[in-house]
Amino acid sequence: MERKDFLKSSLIIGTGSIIGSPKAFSQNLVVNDIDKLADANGTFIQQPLPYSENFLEPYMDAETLHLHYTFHHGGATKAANKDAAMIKKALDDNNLETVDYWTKKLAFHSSSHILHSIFWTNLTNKKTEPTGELLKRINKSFGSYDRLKALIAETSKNVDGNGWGILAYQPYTDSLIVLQCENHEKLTQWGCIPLLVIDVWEHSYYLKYKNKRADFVDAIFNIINWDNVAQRLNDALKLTL
Ligand code: MN3
Repeated sequence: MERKDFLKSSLIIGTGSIIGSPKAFSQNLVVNDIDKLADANGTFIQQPLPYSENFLEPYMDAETLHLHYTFHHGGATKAANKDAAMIKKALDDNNLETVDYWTKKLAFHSSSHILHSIFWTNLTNKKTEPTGELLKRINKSFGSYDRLKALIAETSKNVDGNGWGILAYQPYTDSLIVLQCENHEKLTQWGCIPLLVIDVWEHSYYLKYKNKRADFVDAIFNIINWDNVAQRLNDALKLTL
């Protein structure tokens, strides 16, 4: 091989590996299809975890993760299918007496399914920090990464009852926003695209952190996968018209 050709192919390999690294971070979205929440028939499906149950130790213990993924998220996914089936049955029977009940149930369970699916991919076992477009937009919307951390930590700690702290992209205003979500379906903004969600339901931390939600919220910053958040932002921006 000529030196020129060798350099050219080295450059291509080099470029390939640079392009390849962000793809590795988006693996959970693309390869594992964890954001595919329903099959071709519209049946809700729970994707496998993108890592082993002890992957997030010591910040999130394997036993809590097992119970959380299997019974809380898994249970919500199964329940969402039942809710949808009951709505379909009511429509088939032309008897809509029960649809109010099942629609509320479906909103609750499908929201749980969506947020948990995002939550698992939002976490990793190494400390990362926002960079690039994500950091630029954090700075624009909140002033700095530290100010965003302070805001999402404080608002997550003070979610009434069960719920989530959420960093989202709001396409209507082309900005990043922080939300407090009670349970799964309240206090949302229609049309927003969640980028980072923090599960502050007790089952997310009770075995290790007992009643200390604040300690859990502080600790979770050690395992947030900001590369995944950045990938989500990139994907969300592509959806913007
Ligand atoms: Mn949960």
